[in-house]
Amino acid sequence: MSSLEEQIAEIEEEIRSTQYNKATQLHVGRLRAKLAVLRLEREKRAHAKGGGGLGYAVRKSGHATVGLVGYPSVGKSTLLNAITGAESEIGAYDFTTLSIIPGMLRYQGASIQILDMPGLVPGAAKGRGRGREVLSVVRSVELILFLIDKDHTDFKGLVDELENAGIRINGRPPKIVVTPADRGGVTVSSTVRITHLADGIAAQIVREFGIHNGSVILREDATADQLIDVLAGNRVYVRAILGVNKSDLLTRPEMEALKARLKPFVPVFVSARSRQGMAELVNAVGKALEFIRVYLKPPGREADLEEPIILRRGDRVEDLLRRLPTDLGVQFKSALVWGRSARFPGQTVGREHLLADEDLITIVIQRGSRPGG
Ligand SMILES: Nc1nc2c(ncn2[C@@H]2O[C@H](COP(=O)(O)OP(=O)(O)O)[C@@H](O)[C@H]2O)c(=O)[nH]1
Ligand SMILES: [Mg+2]
Repeated sequence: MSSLEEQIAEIEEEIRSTQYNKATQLHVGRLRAKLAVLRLEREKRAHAKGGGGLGYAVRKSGHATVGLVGYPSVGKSTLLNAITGAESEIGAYDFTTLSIIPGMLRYQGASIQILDMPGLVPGAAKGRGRGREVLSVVRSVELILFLIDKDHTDFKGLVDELENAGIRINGRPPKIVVTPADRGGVTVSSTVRITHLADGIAAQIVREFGIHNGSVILREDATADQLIDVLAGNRVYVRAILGVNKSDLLTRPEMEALKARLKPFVPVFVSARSRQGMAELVNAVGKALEFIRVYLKPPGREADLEEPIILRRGDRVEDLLRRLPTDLGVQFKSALVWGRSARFPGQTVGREHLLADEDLITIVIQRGSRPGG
């Protein structure tokens, strides 16, 4: 029996060498599922050996955390120093950043933590170059800032490295529900027309994961990879933007050629050394994080418009409560909302209510409890 690593390599090779078409769809789908199962096993073993995490637990702070991801020597540390005033070690050789250095960036009242990490090398997902530790930190950030330069332009390789570690860039969880059962075989149903997972492919993939009974509901025309993501279960979906550093070394035509090749990403060209493009990059980071500002309105009084509470798009009343003194969260009864998220001014809502930028909010606490804060 060949080793786990060899089995993985064999399947990777077979997938690479198999032309993907209608006739091979089923076969390739099964191979991908097998590969995912083997990679999960590899993760499990690495975990059991204790290889990972230790010393890499980064205390997150600020309103959001951004991870700088790139090959060694593209200028990640120089960039961190240029935009935050952190002191990250800079060297003209690879692997200079052996630990993760945080810096803090201010953007329209929000504090953004930026993490400078060791450069990713090919094979990082397998644990090369402390890759596993770096990738585990990347999983926890709110935004990835990819950085490449003139000599390290293999952006796809970088993205693949994250993909192999279960990190999905600029995606969202697939609309697929898999429910294992005790008997009855595997049934697949869908609410839309299915093109990628038709002809029993979905059921085959589910079986590769050891599920022989249960239901699969496809609420979108999902691909084999998406179904595998749902079955593997340890995927994270992270937003990302891309910067091209050392653009002081690039000619106009070189920039245009790079731009064309990097589509659909729209890179921001910067030079961390000469500080060109810094404002534009900071803006791109701030925009991508989608901050919203809400204001507290004490009962019967005007809101304090000087002191916004900074949240992110998609945050709910419960996320706001986490930013307030704990007793307010404990005594919370309901909230009154004025603004874009309210159906009418002063609407009463619960913890689940989705907030919008510029909302005014009054927290109503339970009768008998004393107001906190
Ligand atoms: N020409 C040029 N060199 C840069 C720039 N940014 C960084 N460097 C140089 O690239 C080398 C590697 O930088 P470093 O920040 O240590 O890269 P890291 O390994 O990605 O953290 C150093 O010699 C830097 O001075 C830039 O914008 N232009
Ligand atoms: Mg560095």
